[in-house]
Amino acid sequence: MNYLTVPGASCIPEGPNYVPPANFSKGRRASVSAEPLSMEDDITNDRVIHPKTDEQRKRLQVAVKEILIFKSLDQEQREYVLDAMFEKAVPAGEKVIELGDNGDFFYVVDSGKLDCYIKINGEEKKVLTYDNTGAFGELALMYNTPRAATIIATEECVLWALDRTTFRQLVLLTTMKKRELYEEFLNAIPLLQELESYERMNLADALVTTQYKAGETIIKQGDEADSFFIIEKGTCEVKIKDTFSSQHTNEEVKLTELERGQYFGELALIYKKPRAASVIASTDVSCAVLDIGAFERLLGPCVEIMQRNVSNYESKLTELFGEQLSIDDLRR
Ligand code: 1OR
Repeated sequence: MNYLTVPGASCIPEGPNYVPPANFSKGRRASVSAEPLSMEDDITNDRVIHPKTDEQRKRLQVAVKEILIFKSLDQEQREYVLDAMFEKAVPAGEKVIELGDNGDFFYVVDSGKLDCYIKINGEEKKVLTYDNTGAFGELALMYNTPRAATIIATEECVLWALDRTTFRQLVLLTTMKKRELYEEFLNAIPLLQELESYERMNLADALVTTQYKAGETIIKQGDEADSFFIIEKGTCEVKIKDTFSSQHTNEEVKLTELERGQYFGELALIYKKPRAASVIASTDVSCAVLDIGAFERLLGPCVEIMQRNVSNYESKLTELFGEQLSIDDLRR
């Protein structure tokens, strides 16, 4: 990967693996800033503090709770960031961000609705709505590019704004590292081709790598489900206990083997049912794990493909047991 070096600190990835959002304009790239990117500089000197009442602080804590790019901050970094944020009331109809502008702030939604528009073939198209939650405006600050979208309040809103310098000093490096770490891996997974590159970046923000030892049970048939897994390294066996076929031997039967790039754990989340099978690490395994909330928010466009795959599971069951079986039979 090539890097744009930034005086005084780290570097900004811009190489062939970086897939910017569809309407990113490289030609209009703003000059690379000399702002520091890490806490190495004595940031206490220019620490930004916007005093808040207890009520505001509480509201801010709730608003940032699910903001993925804040999750990798440690306690001290988090305090710096929250101190620097300030409340901004926005009337209905106001453009909070305009496509093509330079980036000044990152925003977290406290309340209200905003629409996000991008330009496709010269036409503005609404791509999503922020409905009393979410955050936007990170791209221009992270990659020193013009704003990639226009964001308009469709009703009166309250936002929390974070200035560019604090964002870059505290949030940039951890977010960038994580997006870079997962980028190539996620781009190569067929299931995720349904997502826009921007959506894959959000997915990277939400993933947590978890290690399992050979022989360890990662998920157990019959258990309640709260996570989705993509294998980064190693292989896993999918096994079911035969309590359901006409012979019901109660023995564990191997259904299939999964390797890097393959996923599991989706069925119970989609159908809100207990785990239909166990998954056991055959070697030492690393998985990128997504919690149920992020799965529902970020993988919506892929659910149909996962559902289509159920018929493959059922054909495999029928082949193994010699009788027509459905996934529901496994949960009896
Ligand atoms: P920004 O600093 O460029 C506009 O300012 C913000 O809109 C941007 O950061 C994101 O936080 C947010 N593509 C680009 N930016 C988006 C998109 C988006 N959605 C939200 N923003 N999409 C890709 C469309 C091809 C929509 C994906 C669902």
